[in-house]
Amino acid sequence: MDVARQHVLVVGLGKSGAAAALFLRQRGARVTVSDTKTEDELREQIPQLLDAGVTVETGGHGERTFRGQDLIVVSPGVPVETPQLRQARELGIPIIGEIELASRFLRGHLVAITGSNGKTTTTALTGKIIARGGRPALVGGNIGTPAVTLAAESTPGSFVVLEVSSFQLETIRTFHPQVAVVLNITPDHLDRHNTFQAYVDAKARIFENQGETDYTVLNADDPACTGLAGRTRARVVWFSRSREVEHGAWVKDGTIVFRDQGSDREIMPASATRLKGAHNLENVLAAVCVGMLTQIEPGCIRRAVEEFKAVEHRLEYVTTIRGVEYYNDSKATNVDATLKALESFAGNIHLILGGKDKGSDYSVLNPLLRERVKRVYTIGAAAGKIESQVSGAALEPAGTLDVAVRKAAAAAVPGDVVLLAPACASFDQFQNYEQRGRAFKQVVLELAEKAGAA
Ligand code: UMA
Repeated sequence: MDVARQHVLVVGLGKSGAAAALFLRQRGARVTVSDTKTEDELREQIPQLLDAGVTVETGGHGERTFRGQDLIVVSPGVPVETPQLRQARELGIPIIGEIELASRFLRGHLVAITGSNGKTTTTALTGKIIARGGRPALVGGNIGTPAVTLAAESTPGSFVVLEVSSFQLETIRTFHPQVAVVLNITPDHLDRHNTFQAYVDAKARIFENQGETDYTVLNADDPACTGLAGRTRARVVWFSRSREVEHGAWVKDGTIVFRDQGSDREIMPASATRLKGAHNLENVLAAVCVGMLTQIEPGCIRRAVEEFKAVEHRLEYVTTIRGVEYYNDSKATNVDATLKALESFAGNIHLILGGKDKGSDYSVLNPLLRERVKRVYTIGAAAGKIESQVSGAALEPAGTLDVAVRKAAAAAVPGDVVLLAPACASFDQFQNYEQRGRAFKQVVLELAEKAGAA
């Protein structure tokens, strides 16, 4: 793809947009970036772009900005059905996402991982497995490093492991991973996709350009995933923690094995991972499949899994104060992730729920709340909705995260767990889930210091 002298508009000036704009500029494109935020809100990003010769439009997307462009690159957070983008489409201007742009410049073998939950952990672990096997691994995408920033580093021998979201998959065209993984699909982002089916269809685009020599790795225990098997042209490789699979990774008498053409290769005991929870076993199984499909030695896969610790904000152990354990699962931004977090503990949980609602049904938490949760502390804009839908555990409106942690710490007794697994996005009170997770850990560590001093 040659973008030199092409007029390219980048919509959205977050991480992806800034990276895409600079990348395109370096390749000689005439780049404009447009964002709805004000100049003041974007004051940190703008100077670097202006220095690089990018034109910046702030405070909204002008209709005229979208005309006369040769290409439009949209950030994942920008809905594809805005009036300006609809008009550009009618004018025949190609519209792609940053992940599609990146894929046209990335060299080497491409592994793409999606799913409603677990994709960051699986992507990070897969990168470690490939690197342990002595191959050059590059990791990026939705995990936080925009994929375009990997292009310059990539070589024909690279293994590029990308976490991809449904938002990113909505704007692909030729994106073609040799290995595509769908970990699970449960309701999320319904405020953007409207229906569950539309969300599943967006995820299924991960394999739309795959052919017979490629692999699609699917979760045999997830009904939405099993429904996808007939939709891919690639060879299907399964993983399961509960049953035998014909081709793929499963757990045989406590040992993870990889079955190919009828023979099982032992990889490691299922207990070898330090990651907590059944959902993390699924993530390990998926990463084992990718390791085996990219010809990594089982011994290297095992060592990478053994060494791998929880990713920050994903069921991350923070500390223990007076016999009470604190866990940060700020990345639990949907109801299913919260269910998985709850399943990882036997009981006695003090659960912090709330944030920005995404059209979720919180009542599905009720059976586990009844079984394992002592008290729910609600925070943020979704608090009222959550309070009206949940039952089975004592409810305590807390308003903010800081108050919730302090209330939970005051109520918890030795043997209890305080868990931030909010089932909501963070954007009402925080910039992102990372900032929310760090805020949680800061309050917890302050409490730990006080407890130490007492
Ligand atoms: N904006 C507009 N017009 C709009 C909407 C947004 O101009 O109509 C602007 C905003 O004002 C803001 C910018 O777009 O300045 C934000 O763009 P963005 O939301 O695409 O965010 P980025 O900072 O580019 O981060 C994106 C991903 N964000 C989303 O998908 C929402 C990051 O995933 C990803 O790490 C990053 O690219 C690098 O690839 C985050 C995420 O929450 C972690 N992902 C969702 C998830 O995991 O559930 C999908």
